[in-house]
Amino acid sequence: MTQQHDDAFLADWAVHSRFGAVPGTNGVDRQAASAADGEQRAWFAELLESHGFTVHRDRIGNQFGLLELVPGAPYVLTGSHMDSQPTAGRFDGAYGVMASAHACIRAAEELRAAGETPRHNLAVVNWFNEEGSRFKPSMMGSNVFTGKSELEEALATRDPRGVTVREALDALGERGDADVFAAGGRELASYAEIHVQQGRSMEEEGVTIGLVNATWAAHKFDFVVRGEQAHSGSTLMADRRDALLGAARLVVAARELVDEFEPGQLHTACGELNVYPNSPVVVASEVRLLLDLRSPSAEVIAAAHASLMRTIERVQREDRVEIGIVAEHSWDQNPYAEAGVELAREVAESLGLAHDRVMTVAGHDSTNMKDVVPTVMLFVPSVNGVSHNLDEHTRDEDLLAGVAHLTGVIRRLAAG
Ligand code: HGY
Ligand code: MN
Ligand code: MN
Ligand code: MN
Repeated sequence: MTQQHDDAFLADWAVHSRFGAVPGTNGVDRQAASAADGEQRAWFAELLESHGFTVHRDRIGNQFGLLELVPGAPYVLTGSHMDSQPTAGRFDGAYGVMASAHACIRAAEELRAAGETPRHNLAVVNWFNEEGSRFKPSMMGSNVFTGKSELEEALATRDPRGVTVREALDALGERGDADVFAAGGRELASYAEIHVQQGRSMEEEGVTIGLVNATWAAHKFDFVVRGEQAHSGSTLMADRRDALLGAARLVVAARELVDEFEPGQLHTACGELNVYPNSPVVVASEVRLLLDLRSPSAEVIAAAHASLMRTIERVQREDRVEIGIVAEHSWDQNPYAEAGVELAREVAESLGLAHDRVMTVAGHDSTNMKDVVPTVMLFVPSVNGVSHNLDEHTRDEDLLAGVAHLTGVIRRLAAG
């Protein structure tokens, strides 16, 4: 039966990898509520329905497949996200959603074959807009689901062209009109998520299953730097208020911040920067940029935050620009419940899969879910740790080991 299941997963996985595929590469572009996102959602709904799930979408576009095994019982929910960064890998998020669907299908078949009646039902989720590329911030669907963000505020979020989340979801017919759990009258018992590591330690150490036991802290600042538009040639240097110079100094300062701490204690980057008017012979009057700080230590992230604020004061004074914080999105450094780590360890032992505890540096929807229900977070290795990159890759044998392991975890959670 395992070979049949593995073949079935790889067949569905090959089909799914074609949605939003970037020609001539291994990667994809299927940002939240894009046409490609709409196509993959429609295909996924049909796949779920063909296996007996009923498909729902909630008011922020989270897509759910419900497999009712015990009428009225709470649900074990498993899933991740299918949306991607603009040019990125086909594994980030999507693997977890596809693995979750197949793990639920297998777990239900095994329970039936064993004549076992579980205590819980099973459900799969494809969270809306985990990446936060087109619509900020990231993890939008699970932020709303767990009450960390307000629904109306999320629906009113605009992309760079001014399109709102509400309009984009409605254009695809992907905005539901009710909650699926909680106010939807269904109870959640637990949550499980499997994801590619997006780091290289597991591959280097020969670990197949990562038992995620804690998350790094993250603090993302959406800054605006305002100066004064001027002729880049004739304007005297002393008269300039150059917003792009101020922004550039912030980008460099974020990198220099890393060297104020022990190696491996702080990661920083600026991945998004927009200049206005962005014209050849013009001193920029406004720049928007997003700085991303990550640390395994709450103290380091707090110290880095304070140091960055001091740099902002200095740049404002020296470059005579105003620097404002448009938005912030952060989560603390904290653990995943030890009970979930132990359950996942036991399943890995029983399957003979190399496993180890690992912290996650990237945020996931489980970062939110672990604060509301008992949560199990799992990793499979990333080749060379590459992610948010067209060449992101995980080997088939690791994909399949992850599905088998998640099936075991779901059976344990369903037994209650
Ligand atoms: O922000 C993160 O770490 C995730 O990729 N959304
Ligand atoms: Mn089967
Ligand atoms: Mn992800
Ligand atoms: Mn990602």
